[in-house]
Amino acid sequence: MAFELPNLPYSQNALAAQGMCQETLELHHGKHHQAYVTALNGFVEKDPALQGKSLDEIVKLSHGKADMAGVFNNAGQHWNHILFWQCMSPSGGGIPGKLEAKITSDLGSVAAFKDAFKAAGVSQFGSGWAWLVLGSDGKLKVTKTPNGSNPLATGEGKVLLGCDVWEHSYYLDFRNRRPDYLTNWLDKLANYDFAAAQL
Ligand code: MN3
Repeated sequence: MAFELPNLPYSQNALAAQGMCQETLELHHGKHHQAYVTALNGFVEKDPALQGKSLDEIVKLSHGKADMAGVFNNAGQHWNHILFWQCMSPSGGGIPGKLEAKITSDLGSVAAFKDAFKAAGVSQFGSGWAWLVLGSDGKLKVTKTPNGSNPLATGEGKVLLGCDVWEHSYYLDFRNRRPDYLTNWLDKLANYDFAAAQL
């Protein structure tokens, strides 16, 4: 069965008051994410070895293989964006107590977490993603990946939050100001209830 673009968990204008306008979501979800799904389905159609595999399986089996870079980029980006839509909410920004306690215990404080996440996103040269993950040692950590990669592929842990730092994610709302996009994302858009539910 072909992979499909999931519906957004909110309307396309639901995040406008929090700094992500309707046009950004129309293009990002309807054009960019759709393009990754279409390209991935094209690869699966041509390669029997990919047919019947789950998205997670395709991400993992194509990671690090030069001759499967196109498959990995599109499968990774499909996986990343399915998660990204869930990592934002029209009522975002508020951190539930259980997650705040875990962040404070593992990363020092909420402020230290936000500083580390922003630093990861800002220092990702070119396109990529910033992540909050639960590592195999049971501790939270902040990490980043280039382009379409993700912690599922790299084995860095279970994702609680992922933020897209490709320019298409913020250019209409913040122009070139990626640090401002990340500050706003962490303070107003991030769905910490979703993050807490992954613990
Ligand atoms: Mn994107």
